[in-house]
Amino acid sequence: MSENYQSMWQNLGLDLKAHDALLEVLGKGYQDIYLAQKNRPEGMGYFDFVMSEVHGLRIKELLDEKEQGRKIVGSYCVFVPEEIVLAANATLVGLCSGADFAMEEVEKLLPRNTCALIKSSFGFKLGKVCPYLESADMIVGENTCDGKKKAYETLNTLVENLYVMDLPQVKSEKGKALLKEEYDRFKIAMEKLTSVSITADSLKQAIQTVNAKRSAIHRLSSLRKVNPVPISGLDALLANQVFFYDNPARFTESVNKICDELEKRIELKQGVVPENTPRILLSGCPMAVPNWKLPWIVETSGAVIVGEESCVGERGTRNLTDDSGQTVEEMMDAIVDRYFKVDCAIFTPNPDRLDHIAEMVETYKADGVIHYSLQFCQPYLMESMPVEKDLEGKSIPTLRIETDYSMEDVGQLKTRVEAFVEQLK
Ligand code: BJ8
Repeated sequence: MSENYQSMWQNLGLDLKAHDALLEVLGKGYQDIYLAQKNRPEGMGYFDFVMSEVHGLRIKELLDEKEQGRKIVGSYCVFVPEEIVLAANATLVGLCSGADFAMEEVEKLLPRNTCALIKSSFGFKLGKVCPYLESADMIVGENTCDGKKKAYETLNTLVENLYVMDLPQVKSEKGKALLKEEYDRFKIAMEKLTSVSITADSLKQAIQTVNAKRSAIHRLSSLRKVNPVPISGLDALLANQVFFYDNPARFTESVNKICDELEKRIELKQGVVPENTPRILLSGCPMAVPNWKLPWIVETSGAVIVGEESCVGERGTRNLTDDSGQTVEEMMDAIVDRYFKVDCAIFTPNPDRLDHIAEMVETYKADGVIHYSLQFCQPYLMESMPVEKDLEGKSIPTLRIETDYSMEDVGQLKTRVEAFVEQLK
């Protein structure tokens, strides 16, 4: 890190010793997984810098924003609309939940058989190691899976600023009306938090900012259709992860810059791996920083990842919001339309997701799909079976993986992934 941030972390109430230990593990993991890759685009230097300053410079920026009166909102789910947050002159950050921390303490509050993502969000709070969580003026939870919605009841006793958003579970008119009602309620809560009234102008501008960010990611994704693919799945995943906490305008510019570079690589037929390397589509639970285990295994087993059907990936970013509305009401409707298409496995039934996976296989010319579920994640584990059946019916090879954040199963996973990649060859 370029500066010493100890006093900043101390003021945020972090446990400095535990936090140092976390940064050390994170730094080592990044070195071994990311920096060990060969032939990376130069533009990834920006993301390497972002990661090296993930608890440093970015937090300082957020604290500077706070000093100027801007509020920080933390979220755990892609259903929290960044457009509304930005329009109220606040900043949205994702609260990463991609590593085990303080598990003994966590298991005093949550059952052991809770998914790693939920446990991780508690571990970062109980272990006092997340400066994003501690900087947030509002933390937004959402009623999605049973695990999350019950866990927020307990999280509410650990933080003072939790706001829980209700979400539909069925894609019906009633479901859509609930989403609209909840986004209207969230808009009022944001206006109250920031003392800023959302106007047609501020909402339009916010929609355009978020659309630009998503469009940059769409551009990056479309460059991964090419064979040989110009960027690794690990690097593309990193861009999708940084999407959740970087400054939106700077993020958009940095992704577009990488895309310029990748277009040149494509012209020169310069792949990050040799032509005809087996191409994998990852599908399933979101992978928050620093959950890089499975992509790392895949890409060190002779395959390359060409797409992520995930909330840290295309499920989260695929649709833009119509910005043509002239009134706040019209644009709020457009926001509801956009988010209502997110095909999370909490919806029942959820046929759109199956269609989207098959569509992604075709678009990105994937040779096979690895379906990734976190252990104890009922929605995605349950859905992995119809997904596999559907893909098999279309003669698309599929491997179902169920894992957590520990490194204990790396050897076993690698054996299974290698066998799958052999089969694809
Ligand atoms: S929109 S995927 S970000 S809820 S892994 S906590 S589902 S038991 S994360 Fe998600 Fe929003 Fe849906 Fe996306 Fe529960 Fe499963 Fe754990 Fe999960």
